[in-house]
Amino acid sequence: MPTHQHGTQVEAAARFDVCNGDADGLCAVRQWRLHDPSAARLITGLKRDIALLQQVPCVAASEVLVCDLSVQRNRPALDRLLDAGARVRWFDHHWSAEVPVHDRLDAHLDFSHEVCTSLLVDRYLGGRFRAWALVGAYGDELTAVADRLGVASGLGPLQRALLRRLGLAINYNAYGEDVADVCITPAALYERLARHTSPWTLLRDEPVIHDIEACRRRDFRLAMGIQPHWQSAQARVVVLPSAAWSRRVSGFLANALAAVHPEQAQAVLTERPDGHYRVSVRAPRASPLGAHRLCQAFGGSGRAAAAGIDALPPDALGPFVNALSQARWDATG
Ligand SMILES: [Mn+2]
Repeated sequence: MPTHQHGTQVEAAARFDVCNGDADGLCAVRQWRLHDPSAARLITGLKRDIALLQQVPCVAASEVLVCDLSVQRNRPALDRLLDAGARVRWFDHHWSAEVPVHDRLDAHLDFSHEVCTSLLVDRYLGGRFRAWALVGAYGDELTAVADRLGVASGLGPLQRALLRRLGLAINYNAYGEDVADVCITPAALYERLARHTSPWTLLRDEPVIHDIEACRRRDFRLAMGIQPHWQSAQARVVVLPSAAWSRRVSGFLANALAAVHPEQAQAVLTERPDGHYRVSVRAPRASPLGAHRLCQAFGGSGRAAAAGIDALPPDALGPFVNALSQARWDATG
């Protein structure tokens, strides 16, 4: 309730919702705010904005909900908020080495590959807003898990396909270097989501979802029009120009090429404004190991099946292609 103090309006109980701007993050918060419709200020961003908690002002915050953000990457901000007296509720599935224990921290973390944040909130709320949870799970590519849960909730193939479509569209909208690159800011997209108690009316009534899909189709067409920079039977390198559409589509393109060419590794490079390249690597689906090792050799990181490099210098492009051409994808370690 707002109170007055020395003539200034001070929020007595300022609530903040902080989440990843992808489908999993937004649908986790959506479920929570259907369960507890208290007014809260939303702080979100693009998929690459993973240190969002520092944007919460310590002096103002009394209750903070955090969804789909790594504890590890937000630890200093978390400690500051707890020290300042805030209560923090945290749902997440990103691996974290250490989880703090504090009587004002209510953490629901599960690092298993079969969950995402929307499913953790769904579990906590006893499946009350299941359709939203499935949108988040499909967005995080947990297709098999979401299908099983959808079937168990009595959803037919058509309904599951609609929720998947929604999840993938919301997710696509979170990719870009900054908010100027995306169709609609994730914060504005959340406002559209929040007009609806279920995803069914959202799909029916909000043209923004169709706008995002049209944008993805255009981006994909542009990307497919670019000849590979280099390719062999084992690997392909595509270099995209420095453009908003490239920054949106690079990950989607890498996944699409990997699905169509299961024997071939994919490297999608996007030229950055500073002349370096942002790199997405997908191991061949037929032997999905080793992407992280290749990327680590060039200062990158990631998982065995999918990894990346933030900034590959232009003079490292040749050595990178060379390393890719010689990479062994079936080896472990
Ligand atoms: Mn997630």
